[in-house]
Order: sequence, then C-alpha cells, then structure tokens
Amino acid sequence: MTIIISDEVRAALKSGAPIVALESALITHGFAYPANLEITHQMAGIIRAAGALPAVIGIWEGRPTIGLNDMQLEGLAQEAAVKISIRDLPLARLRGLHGGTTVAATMLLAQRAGLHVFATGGIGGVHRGHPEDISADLPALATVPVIVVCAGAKAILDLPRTLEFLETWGVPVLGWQTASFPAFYSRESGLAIDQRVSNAAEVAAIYASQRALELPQGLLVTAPVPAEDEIPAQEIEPLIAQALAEVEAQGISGKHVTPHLLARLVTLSGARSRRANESLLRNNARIAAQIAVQFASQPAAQS
Ligand code: PSU
Ligand code: MN
Repeated sequence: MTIIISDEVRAALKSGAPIVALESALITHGFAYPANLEITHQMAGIIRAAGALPAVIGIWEGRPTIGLNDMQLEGLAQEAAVKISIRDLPLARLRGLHGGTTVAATMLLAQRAGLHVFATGGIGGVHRGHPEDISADLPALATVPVIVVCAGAKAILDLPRTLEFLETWGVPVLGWQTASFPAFYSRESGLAIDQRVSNAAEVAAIYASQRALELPQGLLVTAPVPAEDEIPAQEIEPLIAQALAEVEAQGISGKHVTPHLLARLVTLSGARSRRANESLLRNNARIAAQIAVQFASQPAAQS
C-alpha cells in the first residue's frame, strides 16, 4: 500500500519516539468548521505537551496520509470530504478523493505505518434496534493490533451488544481508572469492562503481552468523560431516543446514520453534547500520549 508518511512522523518512527495517531472523520463528519480544526489542534497540542508526536491520519488526493499538514487539515475541514471506512479506501484511491478516516480505517493505516497508539472519541458499535448494523470499527478492533483510547462507545449505540461483540472476537476492554464501561457523554454505563487499569504502564504491559502472544486483536482503553463535562444518562437519554426515532422515520441508513445522530444531538442538547465530546477528546489525547511515552520507553515492546 502506498502510504504517505510526513517527515516528522518518519523521523519519530525511525528513532522510536512516541507517536499518537488521530482520526480525521472527526474533522470531516464529527464537528462543524471551525470547531473541527480547533479540537484537532487542541488534541495535537496536548499530545506534544505530554512528550509525544501527534499524527492525524486521513486521505488526501486518494492517498492514505500519516501526519496531515496544516494545509491538508484545513482542506479536509472545509471542503466536501467523504467519510472513509475500510471499504471506502479503494474507491477513494481510484478517484483521488479527500476523506476523513473512521476509527476502523485509521487503525488499519496507523498499524501499517508502524504506529501503536491511537486516540479518538467514541468507537462505533452495534446500533440500537438494528443489531445487523455493526460498525466496521468492531471487526477492525478484532484484527488490527493497535491501542485505541476512547470514551467507550457512543451512547447512541447498543452498548451491551457492542461489548458482547468485543468479547466474542477476543478484544480486551480496559477501563481507565474505572470498572464500568463509559457511555461517551456519561461516565458510567453500569456495564462491566474486562480489566481496570490505573496507569499507562499497566496498559503498555498488557499490550506487550498481547504482542508477545502474537494475537491479532487491538487493545481498547476506555476512559470516562471528565466529570465536569459529563451529561448524566437520564438527561441525554430522551434526546438520544428522539434522534434515533427521527433517523428511523427519515429512513437514513448506512454510513450516514452515525454522523446524522451526532449532529442532531448537538442541536437537541444545545451544544452540551459538543462540549462533552470535546472534553473527552482532550482527555483521551492526554491518556494516549502517556501510553505512547510509556510504550516507547519499553524497548522489548517495540519488536
Ligand atoms: N466519535 C465521535 N464522532 C465521530 C465518530 C466517532 O465522537 O464522528 C466517527 C468515528 O470516525 C467512528 C465512526 O469510526 O464515527 C463510526 O461510524 P459508523 O457507525 O458508520 O461505523
Ligand atoms: Mn453502520
């Protein structure tokens, strides 16, 4: 695969310096302009301050790119770019499209380029009322060995079924200083995770153990949204129910479901959901950087 890797990322890879991958579907489909660029720059700044290199991954002129530059980020943020999951990669390449990569596509490209740690907001999962609608993020977690730091799966999803899928496919689900699976906007879902971890060293050790066993799966690290920006479940649930009913009534399907639901929630919650989303993204960036720094300091883990 022809992957474009920026000079800065290339140098970091060569020296074994810590790197944190970031997705770009967040830029093209998660937030509106200019909030999309602002949150990306904030995450990048947090990662640099913690001693790691941020690398935004996306598709520019059809080419998978690791470490998009400012001009490319601006382009993705403002232009009509497509949402690119794994199955969209071939057509994007053929047509020279610009696109924002989802968790699934970002994982795949990060791993191919030799990156190990990736920070995002919430992973996709099994949809509520539509157990046949399963995000490509889940099979990617089952087959792509990277660490994904998230705030759980988006609360618009069927969380129990999402966790069942991860269990079936052998994906360890770690709780960052929590024993409950976070529900994106809310800190707790009440659903049990696999293993509680209290720091980056524990995550790096589990990841190294996974690699020593040559297992194919990724490692999911779930961190609750910071308490001050949490939306309690009883407040967000009615809004989610409304957004889901609208999607159903309008017959929206396929890849458009998730972006539509998230945008509706921002409108319905009076931007509160956007604030929670931004807060958890900054938090996940900070945690991912700590994990990347820890991982880079363990030479055995890099082989
Ligand atoms: N989390 C967010 N905003 C988003 C997404 C996740 O806070 O926009 C995106 C991610 O890129 C994720 C995708 O991979 O939604 C999942 O889409 P789908 O359900 O169509 O697989
Ligand atoms: Mn889907």
